[in-house]
Amino acid sequence: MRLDRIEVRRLRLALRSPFETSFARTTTKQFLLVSVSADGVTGHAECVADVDPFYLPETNATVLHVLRDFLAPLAFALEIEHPRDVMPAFARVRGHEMAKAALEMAVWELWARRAGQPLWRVLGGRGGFIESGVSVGLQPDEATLVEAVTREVAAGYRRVKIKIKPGRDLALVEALRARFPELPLMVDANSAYTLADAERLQALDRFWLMMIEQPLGWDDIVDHATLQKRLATPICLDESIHGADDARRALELGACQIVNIKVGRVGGFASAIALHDVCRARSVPVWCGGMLESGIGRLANVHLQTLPGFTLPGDTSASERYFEEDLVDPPVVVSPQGTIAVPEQPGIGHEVVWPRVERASDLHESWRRP
Ligand code: OSB
Ligand code: MG
Repeated sequence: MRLDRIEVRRLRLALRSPFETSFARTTTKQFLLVSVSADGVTGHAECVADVDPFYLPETNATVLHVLRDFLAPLAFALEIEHPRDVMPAFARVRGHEMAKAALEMAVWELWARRAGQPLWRVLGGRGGFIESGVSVGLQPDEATLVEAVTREVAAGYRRVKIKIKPGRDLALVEALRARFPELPLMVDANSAYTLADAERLQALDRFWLMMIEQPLGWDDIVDHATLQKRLATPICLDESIHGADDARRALELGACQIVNIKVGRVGGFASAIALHDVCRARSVPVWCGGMLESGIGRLANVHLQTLPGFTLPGDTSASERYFEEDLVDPPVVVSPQGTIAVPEQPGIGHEVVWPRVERASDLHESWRRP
């Protein structure tokens, strides 16, 4: 198979409520949508980059540049026998995992549609349902947080993650634990601490959290290993893991006990599967992270986490938590039992509503195979 056309659209979708982390406050989701066509079939994937480089270094602008000038030419030149061929073809381009992932994931989606199969089947997963967890942004005070979490627990979510940062950590967790002593609960710091905060992080041990996600530097594994020796709570890495080799090194060092897998952060599905396999071989649990995706990226995450090593609920929750109107029909819904049904239709498995996509787009580029 050879790609005939690659298209990129830039979209803006208002969030129903702002999402605050230690690094940013997001009110509008802005992202690129990549579409690839071959033999009259088109596949789609959402890029997880944002307008700013505050989570990781890539931005929508760097992704567009790297796609247009480097990755699209490599992809057009490739005779694709399987979507696994795409990642190695990009090897000369260093980094830029989000850009690589968007193009590679679109090829997998095209591949699944062409075969008339749901994405999970070509990825090696299973049908049925997945367990849904929720990521609650930083809240102004403890009472508001308890109220927000109460809503999510009532909606059925099986695990709650809250964002923390220095000075907005212990009191929030303490208030939640007082109200929900047995809730599967975890925290995500998005690299807001340093080793100098080790004692403050140790104080979290008494709240019996499932894990603490990325407390230290976005590119660190060495200090995380030092910290993990001082904590009873397992560390989970997000930002500092960009592929299977990073996970192997982090686990060898003892930098974490759990890994968050985001397809966009690791360069695509092939890399996500390899990372999953490295962890599974060592009985290290993984779960699927989220990037406030529209339904297109959200559904890709649903399919990925049907692989057997995803033994913990992830950050994939319902469309209605984020958007008034999602780009897919039906939207992604969570049952009162906290589960999401895995689609059986080809590709991501829900219809993309193109008039909504066009309304949200302010840029469209289309490149043809030379
Ligand atoms: O660290 O997991 C993160 C959102 C944007 C950037 C980074 C992260 C997040 C989330 C939200 O935690 C997960 C979601 O609900 O999609
Ligand atoms: Mg995270």
